[in-house]
Amino acid sequence: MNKHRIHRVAKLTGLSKDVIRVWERRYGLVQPSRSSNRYREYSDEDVALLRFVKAQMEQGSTIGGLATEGRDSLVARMRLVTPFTVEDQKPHDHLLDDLVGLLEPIDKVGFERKLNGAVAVIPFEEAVQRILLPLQRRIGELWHEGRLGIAVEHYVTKVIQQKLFSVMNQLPVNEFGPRVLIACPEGETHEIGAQAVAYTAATRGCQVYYLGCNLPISDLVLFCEKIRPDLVLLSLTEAKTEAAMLLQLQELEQLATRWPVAMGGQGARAFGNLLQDTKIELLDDLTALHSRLMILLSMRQRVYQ
Ligand code: B12
Repeated sequence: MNKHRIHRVAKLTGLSKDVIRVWERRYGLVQPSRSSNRYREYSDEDVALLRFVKAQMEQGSTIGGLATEGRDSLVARMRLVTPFTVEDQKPHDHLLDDLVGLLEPIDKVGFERKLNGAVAVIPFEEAVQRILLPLQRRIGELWHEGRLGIAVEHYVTKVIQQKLFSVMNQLPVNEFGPRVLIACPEGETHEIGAQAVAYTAATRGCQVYYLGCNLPISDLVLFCEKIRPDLVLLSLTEAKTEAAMLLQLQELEQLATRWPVAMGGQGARAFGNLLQDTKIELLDDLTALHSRLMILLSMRQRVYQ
Protein backbone atom coordinates (compact mmCIF):
# COMPACT_ATOMS: atom_id res chain seq x y z
CA MET A 1 0.00 0.00 0.00
CA ASN A 2 1.16 3.51 -0.73
CA LYS A 3 2.60 5.89 1.84
CA HIS A 4 2.05 9.62 1.34
CA ARG A 5 3.89 12.61 2.81
CA ILE A 6 1.85 15.44 4.34
CA HIS A 7 2.13 17.85 1.38
CA ARG A 8 0.62 15.20 -0.91
CA VAL A 9 -2.11 14.38 1.63
CA ALA A 10 -2.97 18.08 1.66
CA LYS A 11 -3.22 18.03 -2.14
CA LEU A 12 -5.28 14.83 -2.20
CA THR A 13 -7.72 15.88 0.50
CA GLY A 14 -7.99 19.65 0.05
CA LEU A 15 -7.12 20.13 3.76
CA SER A 16 -4.19 22.35 4.75
CA LYS A 17 -1.09 20.79 6.29
CA ASP A 18 -1.79 22.75 9.50
CA VAL A 19 -5.31 21.37 9.80
CA ILE A 20 -4.06 17.82 9.27
CA ARG A 21 -1.42 18.25 12.02
CA VAL A 22 -3.88 19.89 14.44
CA TRP A 23 -6.43 17.10 13.93
CA GLU A 24 -3.72 14.57 14.61
CA ARG A 25 -2.69 16.29 17.85
CA ARG A 26 -6.17 17.05 19.15
CA TYR A 27 -8.30 14.21 17.89
CA GLY A 28 -5.94 11.39 16.90
CA LEU A 29 -8.24 10.10 14.16
CA VAL A 30 -5.27 9.72 11.88
CA GLN A 31 -1.92 8.72 13.40
CA PRO A 32 0.68 8.66 10.63
CA SER A 33 3.73 6.46 10.93
CA ARG A 34 7.17 8.08 10.68
CA SER A 35 9.80 7.49 8.03
CA SER A 36 13.43 6.91 9.04
CA ASN A 37 14.00 10.67 8.75
CA ARG A 38 10.91 11.37 10.90
CA TYR A 39 8.60 12.57 8.11
CA ARG A 40 4.93 11.78 8.66
CA GLU A 41 3.73 8.96 6.38
CA TYR A 42 0.02 8.45 5.72
CA SER A 43 -1.60 5.29 4.34
CA ASP A 44 -4.24 5.17 1.56
CA GLU A 45 -6.83 4.52 4.28
CA ASP A 46 -5.70 7.66 6.16
CA VAL A 47 -6.17 9.73 3.00
CA ALA A 48 -9.60 8.22 2.35
CA LEU A 49 -10.61 8.82 5.98
CA LEU A 50 -9.52 12.48 5.90
CA ARG A 51 -11.52 12.97 2.67
CA PHE A 52 -14.52 11.31 4.32
CA VAL A 53 -14.23 13.47 7.47
CA LYS A 54 -14.01 16.61 5.32
CA ALA A 55 -17.11 15.58 3.35
CA GLN A 56 -19.00 14.83 6.59
CA MET A 57 -18.11 18.26 7.95
CA GLU A 58 -19.33 19.91 4.76
CA GLN A 59 -22.65 18.21 5.48
CA GLY A 60 -22.83 19.61 9.01
CA SER A 61 -20.91 17.21 11.28
CA THR A 62 -18.32 18.62 13.68
CA ILE A 63 -14.77 17.32 13.98
CA GLY A 64 -15.33 16.83 17.73
CA GLY A 65 -18.39 14.66 17.10
CA LEU A 66 -16.61 12.62 14.46
CA ALA A 67 -13.58 12.15 16.72
CA THR A 68 -15.81 10.92 19.54
CA GLU A 69 -17.34 8.39 17.14
CA GLY A 70 -13.83 6.97 16.67
CA ARG A 71 -11.75 5.76 13.76
CA ASP A 72 -13.12 2.19 13.50
CA SER A 73 -16.71 3.32 13.25
CA LEU A 74 -15.83 6.09 10.78
CA VAL A 75 -13.87 3.67 8.57
CA ALA A 76 -16.82 1.24 8.59
CA ARG A 77 -19.20 4.08 7.66
CA MET A 78 -16.82 5.36 5.01
CA ARG A 79 -16.71 1.94 3.34
CA LEU A 80 -20.50 1.83 3.25
CA VAL A 81 -20.95 5.16 1.52
CA THR A 82 -17.89 5.72 -0.65
CA PRO A 83 -18.22 4.21 -4.12
CA PHE A 84 -15.91 5.14 -6.99
CA THR A 85 -16.32 8.77 -8.01
CA VAL A 86 -16.30 9.87 -11.65
CA GLU A 87 -13.05 11.74 -10.99
CA ASP A 88 -11.43 8.56 -9.62
CA GLN A 89 -12.21 6.76 -12.86
CA LYS A 90 -10.92 9.27 -15.42
CA PRO A 91 -8.01 7.60 -17.27
CA HIS A 92 -4.65 9.32 -16.95
CA ASP A 93 -4.25 9.68 -20.73
CA HIS A 94 -0.93 11.60 -20.90
CA LEU A 95 0.72 9.10 -18.63
CA LEU A 96 -0.60 6.20 -20.73
CA ASP A 97 0.87 7.83 -23.87
CA ASP A 98 4.24 8.20 -22.14
CA LEU A 99 4.18 4.61 -20.88
CA VAL A 100 3.33 3.20 -24.29
CA GLY A 101 6.19 5.29 -25.75
CA LEU A 102 8.60 3.43 -23.48
CA LEU A 103 7.67 0.00 -24.84
CA GLU A 104 8.96 -0.06 -28.43
CA PRO A 105 11.92 -0.42 -28.12
CA ILE A 106 11.42 -1.63 -24.59
CA ASP A 107 12.87 0.55 -21.83
CA LYS A 108 12.13 -1.53 -18.73
CA VAL A 109 13.76 0.84 -16.25
CA GLY A 110 12.07 3.90 -17.74
CA PHE A 111 8.69 2.17 -17.98
CA GLU A 112 8.67 0.80 -14.43
CA ARG A 113 10.07 3.97 -12.92
CA LYS A 114 7.34 6.05 -14.58
CA LEU A 115 4.57 3.62 -13.71
CA ASN A 116 5.71 3.11 -10.11
CA GLY A 117 6.13 6.83 -9.62
CA ALA A 118 2.62 7.58 -10.87
CA VAL A 119 0.98 4.78 -8.87
CA ALA A 120 2.77 5.74 -5.65
CA VAL A 121 1.44 9.30 -5.42
CA ILE A 122 -2.30 8.64 -5.48
CA PRO A 123 -4.41 6.27 -3.38
CA PHE A 124 -4.06 2.80 -4.85
CA GLU A 125 -7.78 2.40 -5.57
CA GLU A 126 -7.61 5.51 -7.74
CA ALA A 127 -4.45 4.19 -9.42
CA VAL A 128 -6.29 0.99 -10.30
CA GLN A 129 -9.12 2.92 -11.94
CA ARG A 130 -7.11 5.67 -13.60
CA ILE A 131 -3.86 3.93 -14.52
CA LEU A 132 -3.72 0.14 -14.24
CA LEU A 133 -7.04 -0.86 -15.85
CA PRO A 134 -6.81 1.75 -18.65
CA LEU A 135 -3.22 0.63 -19.28
CA GLN A 136 -4.39 -2.96 -19.67
CA ARG A 137 -7.08 -1.84 -22.13
CA ARG A 138 -4.61 0.31 -24.08
CA ILE A 139 -1.96 -2.44 -24.30
CA GLY A 140 -4.57 -5.04 -25.26
CA GLU A 141 -5.94 -2.80 -28.00
CA LEU A 142 -2.44 -2.24 -29.41
CA TRP A 143 -1.90 -6.00 -29.49
CA HIS A 144 -5.27 -6.56 -31.17
CA GLU A 145 -4.34 -3.97 -33.81
CA GLY A 146 -1.04 -5.77 -34.45
CA ARG A 147 0.96 -2.77 -33.22
CA LEU A 148 2.53 -4.46 -30.19
CA GLY A 149 4.10 -7.92 -29.88
CA ILE A 150 2.60 -10.57 -27.61
CA ALA A 151 5.77 -10.70 -25.46
CA VAL A 152 5.56 -6.99 -24.65
CA GLU A 153 1.81 -7.31 -23.98
CA HIS A 154 2.52 -10.22 -21.60
CA TYR A 155 5.25 -8.22 -19.85
CA VAL A 156 2.93 -5.25 -19.18
CA THR A 157 0.00 -7.50 -18.21
CA LYS A 158 2.21 -9.26 -15.66
CA VAL A 159 3.47 -5.96 -14.23
CA ILE A 160 -0.16 -4.84 -13.75
CA GLN A 161 -1.19 -8.16 -12.19
CA GLN A 162 1.79 -8.15 -9.82
CA LYS A 163 0.84 -4.71 -8.58
CA LEU A 164 -2.75 -5.71 -7.87
CA PHE A 165 -1.71 -8.92 -6.10
CA SER A 166 1.04 -7.34 -4.05
CA VAL A 167 -1.38 -4.77 -2.62
CA MET A 168 -4.05 -7.44 -2.04
CA ASN A 169 -1.53 -9.58 -0.18
CA GLN A 170 -0.79 -6.77 2.22
CA LEU A 171 -4.44 -6.44 3.28
CA PRO A 172 -5.34 -8.01 6.64
CA VAL A 173 -7.37 -11.23 6.28
CA ASN A 174 -10.81 -10.64 7.74
CA GLU A 175 -11.74 -14.05 9.12
CA PHE A 176 -15.31 -12.89 9.77
CA GLY A 177 -15.75 -11.31 6.35
CA PRO A 178 -18.16 -12.85 3.84
CA ARG A 179 -16.60 -15.56 1.65
CA VAL A 180 -16.50 -14.35 -1.93
CA LEU A 181 -15.32 -16.60 -4.73
CA ILE A 182 -14.08 -14.95 -7.92
CA ALA A 183 -13.24 -16.61 -11.25
CA CYS A 184 -13.64 -16.51 -15.01
CA PRO A 185 -15.60 -19.41 -16.47
CA GLU A 186 -14.03 -21.93 -18.82
CA GLY A 187 -12.96 -20.36 -22.12
CA GLU A 188 -12.41 -16.92 -20.64
CA THR A 189 -8.75 -15.95 -20.54
CA HIS A 190 -9.01 -12.16 -20.13
CA GLU A 191 -8.15 -11.94 -16.46
CA ILE A 192 -7.75 -8.35 -15.36
CA GLY A 193 -11.50 -7.68 -14.86
CA ALA A 194 -11.67 -10.60 -12.41
CA GLN A 195 -8.57 -9.33 -10.64
CA ALA A 196 -10.06 -5.87 -10.28
CA VAL A 197 -13.16 -7.49 -8.77
CA ALA A 198 -10.98 -9.50 -6.36
CA TYR A 199 -9.11 -6.39 -5.31
CA THR A 200 -12.38 -4.49 -4.74
CA ALA A 201 -13.85 -7.31 -2.63
CA ALA A 202 -10.65 -7.69 -0.58
CA THR A 203 -10.46 -3.97 0.21
CA ARG A 204 -14.10 -4.02 1.36
CA GLY A 205 -13.25 -6.68 3.97
CA CYS A 206 -14.36 -9.87 2.20
CA GLN A 207 -12.50 -13.18 2.40
CA VAL A 208 -11.54 -13.56 -1.23
CA TYR A 209 -11.01 -16.90 -2.94
CA TYR A 210 -9.50 -15.91 -6.26
CA LEU A 211 -9.41 -18.76 -8.76
CA GLY A 212 -8.29 -16.88 -11.88
CA CYS A 213 -9.38 -17.60 -15.43
CA ASN A 214 -10.60 -20.54 -17.49
CA LEU A 215 -12.30 -22.47 -14.66
CA PRO A 216 -14.63 -25.34 -15.64
CA ILE A 217 -18.05 -24.93 -13.99
CA SER A 218 -17.93 -28.54 -12.68
CA ASP A 219 -14.80 -27.65 -10.69
CA LEU A 220 -16.35 -24.41 -9.54
CA VAL A 221 -19.29 -26.41 -8.11
CA LEU A 222 -16.94 -28.79 -6.26
CA PHE A 223 -15.02 -25.87 -4.79
CA CYS A 224 -18.24 -24.14 -3.70
CA GLU A 225 -19.23 -27.30 -1.84
CA LYS A 226 -15.97 -27.05 0.11
CA ILE A 227 -16.04 -23.38 1.02
CA ARG A 228 -19.79 -22.58 0.94
CA PRO A 229 -19.37 -19.06 -0.46
CA ASP A 230 -21.63 -16.15 0.44
CA LEU A 231 -21.29 -14.90 -3.13
CA VAL A 232 -19.82 -16.23 -6.38
CA LEU A 233 -18.61 -13.51 -8.77
CA LEU A 234 -17.83 -14.43 -12.36
CA SER A 235 -16.12 -12.21 -14.88
CA LEU A 236 -16.81 -12.57 -18.59
CA THR A 237 -14.96 -10.27 -21.00
CA GLU A 238 -15.38 -12.08 -24.28
CA ALA A 239 -18.93 -12.27 -25.65
CA LYS A 240 -19.61 -15.86 -26.68
CA THR A 241 -22.15 -16.95 -29.23
CA GLU A 242 -25.68 -16.97 -27.87
CA ALA A 243 -25.80 -20.80 -28.04
CA ALA A 244 -22.56 -21.13 -26.03
CA MET A 245 -23.78 -18.59 -23.48
CA LEU A 246 -27.08 -20.44 -23.06
CA LEU A 247 -25.21 -23.68 -22.38
CA GLN A 248 -23.00 -22.03 -19.79
CA LEU A 249 -26.00 -20.36 -18.15
CA GLN A 250 -27.73 -23.72 -17.79
CA GLU A 251 -24.81 -25.00 -15.73
CA LEU A 252 -24.56 -21.80 -13.74
CA GLU A 253 -28.29 -21.84 -12.95
CA GLN A 254 -27.74 -25.10 -11.08
CA LEU A 255 -25.02 -23.41 -9.07
CA ALA A 256 -27.24 -20.39 -8.43
CA THR A 257 -29.93 -22.56 -6.80
CA ARG A 258 -27.40 -23.27 -4.03
CA TRP A 259 -25.30 -20.09 -3.74
CA PRO A 260 -25.80 -16.49 -4.86
CA VAL A 261 -24.10 -16.01 -8.23
CA ALA A 262 -23.44 -12.69 -9.98
CA MET A 263 -21.74 -11.98 -13.29
CA GLY A 264 -20.09 -8.90 -14.71
CA GLY A 265 -17.79 -7.74 -17.50
CA GLN A 266 -18.52 -6.81 -21.11
CA GLY A 267 -19.19 -10.44 -22.13
CA ALA A 268 -21.88 -10.77 -19.45
CA ARG A 269 -23.41 -7.38 -20.23
CA ALA A 270 -23.79 -8.38 -23.88
CA PHE A 271 -26.22 -11.09 -22.72
CA GLY A 272 -28.09 -9.09 -20.10
CA ASN A 273 -31.39 -10.13 -21.72
CA LEU A 274 -30.61 -13.84 -21.22
CA LEU A 275 -29.59 -13.28 -17.61
CA GLN A 276 -32.89 -11.56 -16.85
CA ASP A 277 -34.76 -14.85 -16.80
CA THR A 278 -32.28 -16.58 -14.51
CA LYS A 279 -31.32 -16.51 -10.84
CA ILE A 280 -27.97 -15.05 -11.84
CA GLU A 281 -27.52 -11.39 -11.08
CA LEU A 282 -25.88 -9.02 -13.55
CA LEU A 283 -23.61 -6.39 -12.01
CA ASP A 284 -22.91 -3.59 -14.47
CA ASP A 285 -19.59 -2.31 -13.14
CA LEU A 286 -17.39 -1.93 -10.08
CA THR A 287 -19.73 0.68 -8.59
CA ALA A 288 -22.58 -1.87 -8.75
CA LEU A 289 -20.21 -4.40 -7.22
CA HIS A 290 -19.40 -2.00 -4.39
CA SER A 291 -23.12 -1.62 -3.60
CA ARG A 292 -23.67 -5.39 -3.77
CA LEU A 293 -20.76 -6.01 -1.39
CA MET A 294 -22.10 -3.40 1.01
CA ILE A 295 -25.38 -5.31 1.24
CA LEU A 296 -23.44 -8.51 1.91
CA LEU A 297 -21.29 -6.86 4.56
CA SER A 298 -24.19 -5.21 6.35
CA MET A 299 -26.04 -8.58 6.47
CA ARG A 300 -22.88 -10.10 7.95
CA GLN A 301 -22.62 -7.30 10.55
CA ARG A 302 -26.20 -7.97 11.63
CA VAL A 303 -25.44 -11.69 12.11
CA TYR A 304 -22.48 -10.86 14.37
CA GLN A 305 -24.28 -8.15 16.38
C1 B12 B 1 -6.62 -6.68 -22.84
C2 B12 B 1 -7.23 -7.51 -23.94
C3 B12 B 1 -6.58 -8.69 -24.28
C4 B12 B 1 -5.30 -9.19 -23.61
C5 B12 B 1 -5.70 -10.03 -22.38
C6 B12 B 1 -4.69 -9.97 -21.25
C7 B12 B 1 -5.13 -10.86 -20.09
N1 B12 B 1 -4.33 -11.84 -19.75
O1 B12 B 1 -6.14 -10.63 -19.48
C8 B12 B 1 -4.71 -10.03 -24.76
C9 B12 B 1 -3.96 -9.11 -25.68
C10 B12 B 1 -3.82 -11.19 -24.35
C11 B12 B 1 -6.00 -10.45 -25.46
C12 B12 B 1 -6.13 -11.59 -26.16
C13 B12 B 1 -7.30 -12.01 -26.78
N2 B12 B 1 -8.42 -11.29 -26.94
CO1 B12 B 1 -8.68 -9.57 -26.10
N3 B12 B 1 -9.01 -7.87 -25.47
C14 B12 B 1 -8.44 -7.10 -24.60
C15 B12 B 1 -9.13 -5.71 -24.52
C16 B12 B 1 -8.28 -4.70 -25.26
C17 B12 B 1 -9.36 -5.22 -23.10
C18 B12 B 1 -10.04 -6.22 -22.17
C19 B12 B 1 -9.66 -5.91 -20.75
O2 B12 B 1 -8.84 -6.59 -20.15
N4 B12 B 1 -10.17 -4.80 -20.22
C20 B12 B 1 -9.81 -4.30 -18.91
C21 B12 B 1 -10.94 -4.53 -17.97
C22 B12 B 1 -10.52 -4.08 -16.61
O3 B12 B 1 -12.01 -3.73 -18.41
P1 B12 B 1 -13.40 -4.37 -18.74
O4 B12 B 1 -13.18 -5.65 -19.48
O5 B12 B 1 -14.24 -3.33 -19.33
O6 B12 B 1 -13.90 -4.75 -17.26
C23 B12 B 1 -14.44 -3.78 -16.41
C24 B12 B 1 -15.89 -4.05 -16.13
O7 B12 B 1 -16.49 -4.73 -17.18
C25 B12 B 1 -15.87 -4.76 -14.83
N5 B12 B 1 -15.90 -6.19 -14.73
C26 B12 B 1 -15.20 -7.12 -15.40
N6 B12 B 1 -15.52 -8.34 -14.93
C27 B12 B 1 -16.42 -8.16 -13.94
C28 B12 B 1 -17.06 -9.09 -13.10
C29 B12 B 1 -17.96 -8.62 -12.14
C30 B12 B 1 -18.64 -9.59 -11.25
C31 B12 B 1 -18.21 -7.22 -12.01
C32 B12 B 1 -19.12 -6.71 -11.02
C33 B12 B 1 -17.56 -6.31 -12.86
C34 B12 B 1 -16.67 -6.80 -13.81
O8 B12 B 1 -14.72 -4.36 -14.17
C35 B12 B 1 -13.74 -3.90 -15.06
C36 B12 B 1 -13.18 -2.61 -14.53
O9 B12 B 1 -14.04 -1.54 -14.64
C37 B12 B 1 -10.49 -5.99 -25.24
C38 B12 B 1 -11.06 -4.83 -26.06
C39 B12 B 1 -11.59 -3.75 -25.16
N7 B12 B 1 -11.18 -2.53 -25.36
O10 B12 B 1 -12.36 -4.01 -24.25
C40 B12 B 1 -10.16 -7.18 -26.13
C41 B12 B 1 -11.23 -8.27 -26.39
C42 B12 B 1 -11.97 -8.57 -25.13
N8 B12 B 1 -10.43 -9.43 -26.81
C43 B12 B 1 -11.03 -10.14 -27.70
C44 B12 B 1 -10.52 -11.38 -28.21
C45 B12 B 1 -11.36 -12.08 -29.27
C46 B12 B 1 -9.29 -11.91 -27.80
C47 B12 B 1 -8.64 -13.21 -28.31
C48 B12 B 1 -9.58 -14.41 -28.20
C49 B12 B 1 -8.14 -12.94 -29.73
C50 B12 B 1 -7.50 -14.13 -30.45
N9 B12 B 1 -8.08 -14.43 -31.55
O11 B12 B 1 -6.56 -14.71 -29.98
C51 B12 B 1 -7.40 -13.37 -27.41
C52 B12 B 1 -7.55 -14.50 -26.39
C53 B12 B 1 -7.51 -14.13 -24.96
C54 B12 B 1 -6.17 -14.31 -24.30
N10 B12 B 1 -6.05 -13.89 -23.05
O12 B12 B 1 -5.21 -14.79 -24.84
C55 B12 B 1 -12.33 -9.51 -28.15
C56 B12 B 1 -13.57 -10.25 -27.67
C57 B12 B 1 -14.62 -10.24 -28.74
C58 B12 B 1 -15.92 -10.76 -28.24
N11 B12 B 1 -16.47 -11.72 -28.89
O13 B12 B 1 -16.39 -10.29 -27.25
C59 B12 B 1 -12.18 -8.05 -27.65
C60 B12 B 1 -13.48 -7.35 -27.26
C61 B12 B 1 -11.45 -7.26 -28.75
C62 B12 B 1 -12.29 -7.03 -29.97
N12 B12 B 1 -12.77 -5.80 -30.14
O14 B12 B 1 -12.50 -7.88 -30.73
N13 B12 B 1 -6.98 -9.57 -25.25
